[in-house]
Amino acid sequence: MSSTLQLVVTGMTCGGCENAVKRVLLATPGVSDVRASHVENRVEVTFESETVEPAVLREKISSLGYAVAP
Ligand SMILES: [Cu+2]
Repeated sequence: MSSTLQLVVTGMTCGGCENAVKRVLLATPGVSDVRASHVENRVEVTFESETVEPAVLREKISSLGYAVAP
């Protein structure tokens, strides 16, 4: 089933950061859409809940050096 995850992510400072987040998440199996805004400190991920867990998506973002709010 398709689910949406809304995350508060701090540390993104420009469009390049947004693109880095998008690239990594879109390369993750099960992820179909990503929106990222460094202005709003927000990342929204559309994903298949059978394929990938939210914890994995969070870890992908934090592995890039950005902080994901709990
Ligand atoms: Cu940046």
